[in-house]
Amino acid sequence: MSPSALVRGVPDSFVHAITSTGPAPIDVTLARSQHGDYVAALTGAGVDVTQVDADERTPDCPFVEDVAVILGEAAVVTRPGAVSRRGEVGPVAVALARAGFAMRRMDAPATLDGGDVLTLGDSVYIGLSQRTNAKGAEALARIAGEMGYEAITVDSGRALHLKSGINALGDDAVLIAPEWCDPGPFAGRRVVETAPGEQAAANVLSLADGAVLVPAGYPATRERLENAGYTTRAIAISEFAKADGGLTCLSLRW
Ligand code: CIR
Repeated sequence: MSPSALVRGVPDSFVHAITSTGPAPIDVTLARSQHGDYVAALTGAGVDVTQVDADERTPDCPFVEDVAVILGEAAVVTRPGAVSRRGEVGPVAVALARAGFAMRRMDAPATLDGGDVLTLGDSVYIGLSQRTNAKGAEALARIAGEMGYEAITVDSGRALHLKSGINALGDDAVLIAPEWCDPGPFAGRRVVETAPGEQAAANVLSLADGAVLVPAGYPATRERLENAGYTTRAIAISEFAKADGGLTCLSLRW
């Protein structure tokens, strides 16, 4: 089976996406162009990409990673922590069901954003955060257990989501921003650290062809990855970063 991904278009309303970084106006035209480059990078790496249409009623809908978690043959539709994002789940669930996944869900009071879930081989790390509560973590851990994964609940750290500060480099290595994320739970794995001051570089995306997509603008971290033996490709995502989003947030992958 060829690697696949699901992405979602950028609505005009993306200018109203949730942001913690203050008044940095989003250029939607540039965001769409950056999104197109991102999709091209995926398809160029042999990924079969499905795009769900944008929905003007849900400004954050391009951040599709938060609304579902793929665990083998199952797709768990989340209950996002931000109320304004709950309407994003329906069309993504329809697309995942169409792709053949066994659909699972979680119910109130559970909340969970997929950005808080890091899968490394058969381990699923679930970060407790302002978006993911204990009930959400429990609900996902239960399903993960049924699917043969070991679930490990951790603290998401100082950024929005667990994966703001740590991401997979293949199945057994991670890139971690020590300023944002406690490396303790990941001891025993190969760890590359982001360069000082470049913590936002931690949201990298490992592709099936072995390359690692890195956000543009973090040359010292990119050099660290290259020195550690990874082939990297930089992608500009400035407009998504203004809304606290990164590379992994923009797709669901399987
Ligand atoms: C939010 O605050 O929910 C969006 N503006 C950003 C979501 C980023 N998603 C992610 O890190 N997985």
